[in-house]
Amino acid sequence: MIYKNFIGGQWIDSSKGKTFKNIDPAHTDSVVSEFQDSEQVDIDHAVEFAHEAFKMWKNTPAPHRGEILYKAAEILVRDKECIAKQMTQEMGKTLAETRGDVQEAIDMAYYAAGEGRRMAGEVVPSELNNKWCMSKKEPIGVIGAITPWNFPIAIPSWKAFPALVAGNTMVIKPAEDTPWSVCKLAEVFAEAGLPAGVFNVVTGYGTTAGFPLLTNPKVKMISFTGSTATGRIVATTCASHMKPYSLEMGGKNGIVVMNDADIDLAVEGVVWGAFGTTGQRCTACSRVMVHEDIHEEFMEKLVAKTETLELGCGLSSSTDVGPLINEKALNKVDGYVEDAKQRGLEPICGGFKAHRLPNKDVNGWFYQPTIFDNVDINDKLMQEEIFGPVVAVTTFNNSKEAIWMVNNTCYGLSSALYTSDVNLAFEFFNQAETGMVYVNASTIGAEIQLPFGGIKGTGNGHRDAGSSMIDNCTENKSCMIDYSGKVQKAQIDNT
Ligand code: UN1
Repeated sequence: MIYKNFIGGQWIDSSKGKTFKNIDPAHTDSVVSEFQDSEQVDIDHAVEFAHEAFKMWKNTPAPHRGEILYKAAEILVRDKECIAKQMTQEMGKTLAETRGDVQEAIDMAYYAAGEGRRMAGEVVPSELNNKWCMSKKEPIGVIGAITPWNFPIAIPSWKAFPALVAGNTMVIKPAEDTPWSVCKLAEVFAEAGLPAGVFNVVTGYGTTAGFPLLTNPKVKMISFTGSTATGRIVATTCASHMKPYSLEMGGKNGIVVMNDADIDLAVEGVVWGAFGTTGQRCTACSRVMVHEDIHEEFMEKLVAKTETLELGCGLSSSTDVGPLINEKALNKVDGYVEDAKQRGLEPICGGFKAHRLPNKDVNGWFYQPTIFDNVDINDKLMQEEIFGPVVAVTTFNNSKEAIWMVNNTCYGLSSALYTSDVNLAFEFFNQAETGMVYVNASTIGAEIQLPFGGIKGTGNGHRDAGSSMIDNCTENKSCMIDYSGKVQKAQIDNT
């Protein structure tokens, strides 16, 4: 099947007619679909439609915009299972995880649809009699979105639903590893009755299709989720075009396990956080700080649980951990582990890659869940984002040291604490330098009604999802109406 770009409500070929293949990461000899390998002219074409559609969409009453998005939510509910299955084929993660991914899109859709009847501005007192001071949220215009492959429909939805309910239009360039889910989202919007040109999809690679979104003057804002390296290009390019941008990038998220923690619960949290989605979440737990009193017991249980995890094709119900997204990702993970081995660090479990697995009909980018123990907090394994099923563990002897360790990273997305001490829980919430904090829960599993994002090297202060995304993609416009019928002057002495 060859998918086309979705521009101005039509499915159309890229200008050069070139396509690229999308591979199933669990069966690398199997092509899932083909997609348009687009370029600047395709992006510019989509932006023209989005720019035209903006004039109509921004004047469509917000409650009506919300109703269309509500219909899209209902269609996503109807098609959830089929989207999840197809997503597992394009991305590799397990069916339980892709169902969760679609569910996040559904949650976001219902949440944003309701915003169509809220989206409150403010009314504040005036200094003068018979004068009203108020502000309202206005859409920005065409929003360019560049979205990642690890949450192929959830993250595009975090960006699209709030932007659309607020009256913006959108051109989205999905990651080249998972374009199908975003093409499906376009189909869902079309069936829901979203007018042509409001949501446009152009597939392709970052340099050829993503970059022109940053420079097109009719694109008024960029929302990006992806690697820190690409985020830097987005930031510098947008800055030179005086274009607002929202960045959500890497993470190096730590879990702290205190000596009063429920150890079994903490083990579950680390396993799920580190190896769920094959460690390919920016919220993944990739570093663990364990109190030295419970280190031995914790490690025994962690290794035992990790060794039960079954690798395989995400569509198989017995699979716990699917493949990595592509060969480059596999080599990156393997490179970190081999480099650590050369530096004298031996993994206490895992530590190798596989293309074929015993008794399984797969041929993919698999990597065994891997744990390193007693890793120095400044080691690469503790500091650099590996984006795979590798976790580094270290010990501490007091909570102050543990919090220092959590914060000793250039990233600031998510952190977690396992403890039964409520005072420490609040202290951790206060002190952790991360956009999201969990207590007695893993670093992953953020809910869409809360802001999602991070500080330090993770983001630039913007947030996806929650009400923050509406703030992100709207202008706050003030209005002052003087109905006194006479000249009144503010900010001078009127007495
Ligand atoms: C990501 O890691 O890139 O909080 C997104 C979570 C998910 C989304 C993660 N709801 O882990």
